[in-house]
Amino acid sequence: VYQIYPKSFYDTNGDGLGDLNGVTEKLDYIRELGADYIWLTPFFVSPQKDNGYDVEDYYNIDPRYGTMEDFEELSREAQKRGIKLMLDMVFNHTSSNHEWFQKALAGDERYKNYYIFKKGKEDGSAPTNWESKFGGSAWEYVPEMDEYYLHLFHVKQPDLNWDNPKVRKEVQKVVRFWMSKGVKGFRFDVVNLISKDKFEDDFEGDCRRFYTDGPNIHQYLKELNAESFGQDAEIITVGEMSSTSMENCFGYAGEDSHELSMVFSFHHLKVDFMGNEKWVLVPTDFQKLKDILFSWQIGMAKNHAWNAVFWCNHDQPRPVSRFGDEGKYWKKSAKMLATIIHGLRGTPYIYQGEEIGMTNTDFTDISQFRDVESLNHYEILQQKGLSKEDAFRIIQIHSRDNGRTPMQWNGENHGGFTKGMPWIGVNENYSKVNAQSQLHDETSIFNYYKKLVALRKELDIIAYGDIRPLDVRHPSIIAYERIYGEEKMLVVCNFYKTEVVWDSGMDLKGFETLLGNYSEQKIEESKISLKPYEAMMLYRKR
Ligand code: TEU
Ligand code: CA
Repeated sequence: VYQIYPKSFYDTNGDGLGDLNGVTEKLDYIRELGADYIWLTPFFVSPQKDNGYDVEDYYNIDPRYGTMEDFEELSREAQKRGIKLMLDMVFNHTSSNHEWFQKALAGDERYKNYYIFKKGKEDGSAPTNWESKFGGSAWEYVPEMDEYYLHLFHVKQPDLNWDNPKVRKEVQKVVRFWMSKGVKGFRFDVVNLISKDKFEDDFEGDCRRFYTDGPNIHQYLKELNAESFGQDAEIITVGEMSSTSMENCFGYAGEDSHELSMVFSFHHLKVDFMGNEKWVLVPTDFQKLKDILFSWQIGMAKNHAWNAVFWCNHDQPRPVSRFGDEGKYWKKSAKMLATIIHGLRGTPYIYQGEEIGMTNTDFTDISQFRDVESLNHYEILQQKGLSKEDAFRIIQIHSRDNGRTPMQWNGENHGGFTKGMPWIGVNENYSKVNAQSQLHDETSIFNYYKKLVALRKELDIIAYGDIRPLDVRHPSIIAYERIYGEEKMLVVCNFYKTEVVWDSGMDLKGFETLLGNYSEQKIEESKISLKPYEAMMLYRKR
């Protein structure tokens, strides 16, 4: 699956915002890469407080992105190229501009029950101490009602009340509407947060346990499945699971559980956090990364459940900057990271620009950032006593805007993204990092991704094989084996720039190289010598 953040993909009318026609124009590029699906992040009518994750009208397209005709054309053109579309459904919350919420505020009881309104505590303070993921209290006071409403995200993103059957019916209707437009895939935003448990203060944890993987979540997903996408066997679905547990994912993405096709979980990306705390600077814990990645690989396989596998999306920094090397080993490390993901058991997701090794932003001032989460936390960090410089450094490293700067198409002005002024700055490195220069270069990152995608389609072992991690305690190597009947595939990667000789402990005779980021692989008996960020996929028929 290739993920597109339309706002930053390609602008066709010079207003500085990417649009649906921009996606249509670039379909051949995506076909060249080999993706089967395009996941489009939300383009529905929205005040854009959270770049479209605040939906005002689920049935219409925001004029900034285009029209329904544009969407239909995109859909037709994609189909011609064998590409299916996956839409992003944001059902944990709506925009506060949504008609339902406006009616609720106007005192309509029916619509008030669509949301989560509660009385404050005796002293008038918020109903619970829950915090919004974007900073501050998760409750907003409405003086006219003398009540608070819940917003786990932005204050303009009130949470829907899924315990109300009318809400569940509305949501099913939305999915069926897009199915009727021929849509064959859905991604469900933070969908494991829809079933809230107890509305209580949390003095032990960070409140997540009261609304994450809640008591009715599996029932609600089964119902949504039965009433909408489950009626079309061709449709694939993925749920974005915030701070979930693996046990719950056995259900969400279980072969026979009739919930979703697969899940995004994020534990393997919290390896440069302090626990759940993102707004700190700590080095990547490589051991933890491997432990989490592999425990999910094995646990999900054992329980017949399916993972989405990925390094990045529109909420994450760029992987080559985060886990690789932007400098001397830019190409090598980007390919190494790709190798790890694309050999795994699960459906790989490529986020726009990842396939050409796009890097984090080069912003030097807070005014260049756009994301509400970054801007809020920049203030919060200073309120906690950090200097402007220290707060800024943390934002630079962790900001979601790192993944949101425009796609770098070529060496022209603004990287060829727009003829106007881009809504967010293009990384100045576009003259070096751009798609055009990579398309016809056999050694490019793009062509390496293309080969990875092709291999997965060619060799069943990649899609269906079992997985066995190797030498998990090794300080710099990440390696695993895939097994499928008599066949074997070996993925071996040096996660660092120091050369290392790795003893696989097995006889490597008969293995051929499927792909590698160096022209030759040095393999002797059981040992492999790996150069900086070297990665390889080896294969033996029997
Ligand atoms: O993100 C869910 C989420 O909790 C995090 O990824 C969040 O963006 C943040 O990084 C926590 O530090 C989804 C969408 O992908 C995101 O873009 C939306 O802002 C969010 O839901 C609300 O709809
Ligand atoms: Ca535009």
